[in-house]
Amino acid sequence: MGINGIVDLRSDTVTHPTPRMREAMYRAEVGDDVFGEDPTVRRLEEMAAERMGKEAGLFVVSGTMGNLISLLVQCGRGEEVILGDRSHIFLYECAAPSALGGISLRPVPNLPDGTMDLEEVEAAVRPDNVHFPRTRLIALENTHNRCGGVVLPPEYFRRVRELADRCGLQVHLDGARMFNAAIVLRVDVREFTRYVDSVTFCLSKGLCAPVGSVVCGSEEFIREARRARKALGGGMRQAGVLAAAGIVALEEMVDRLAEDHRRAKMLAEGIVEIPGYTVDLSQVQTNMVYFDLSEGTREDRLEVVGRLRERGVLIGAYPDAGFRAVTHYWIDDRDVGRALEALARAVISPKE
Ligand code: TLP
Repeated sequence: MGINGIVDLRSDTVTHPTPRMREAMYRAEVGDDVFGEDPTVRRLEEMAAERMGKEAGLFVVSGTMGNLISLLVQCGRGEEVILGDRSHIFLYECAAPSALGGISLRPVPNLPDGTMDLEEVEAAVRPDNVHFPRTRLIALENTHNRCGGVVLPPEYFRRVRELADRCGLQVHLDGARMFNAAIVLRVDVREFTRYVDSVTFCLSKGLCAPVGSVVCGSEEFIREARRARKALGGGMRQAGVLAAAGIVALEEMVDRLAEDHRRAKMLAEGIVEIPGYTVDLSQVQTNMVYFDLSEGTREDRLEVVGRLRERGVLIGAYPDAGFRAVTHYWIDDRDVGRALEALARAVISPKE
């Protein structure tokens, strides 16, 4: 299948909308959403809140915006959020909470399973002292992208909630791919969200919508989040054309994520067989395969990426994390085969 003949494994963000989404977008009823008059956006927000077990939802442009708004609403200037040192918010969101909200980001090491040691989290909570910022929030991520797309269990969320309650903190979840986590564990997403005050999940990744994420929380939180979204320039007008794709994403695209997980395993198991690469199979739990060149391989990563590109296969390469290949709706079994063949040909032979 691929997208325009290309096997694009760089991310699940590259997914085009499905034919059903394009149809729904074409037919969407719209209105001015800043006036609260877009019926399709309202429907998506209600559906999302219901799925998350929260009072209300807010449709936002991106996962980055959803996380930023959640932090801005829950932390004031000079206040602090504790988060993983490999979290997306810490690594890849332009330090926006600090730059735009005066919020201090306090990283605690992520362990390979995506968790943070809760003793370290507790030690990072600031005592009441005139020198310190005030700790307000703990931010979690599930699935955990930079830890390999791994799944954190509800039990960990329960323990974080307990700690947060003891210390008077709130909890935010960057749930960009939280449906992937729920599918793997065969639990309802509410098994995670019941322990957090706010959650952002993305429609535009494995769920294939072209644009958008939804932030969910209490009515009061969402009222403030709506103001923050407006302040950031994220008040959209006839956004129903986008929300319509989001509704299809929630209705039709969640259960099939299991297929992406199966194909990621198939890809990883194939890579293990090719001399020249290493992959830790225990970290391949959802739709991501992080892997690398074995020691002694002649090629460097950029050469490999270039050779794959010549064969119509795209993957990501990171200076500190090797390669990443992500499966999604537009990748079928044949595409996985094509990627494996290209990978085998991209590495000539180990150094003598
Ligand atoms: N992640 C992207 C890149 O930014 C790395 C990707 O290709 O995986 N939280 C998590 C866990 C994410 O992985 C991402 C996107 C976001 C938030 C941000 O979502 P967007 O791109 O919608 O702002």
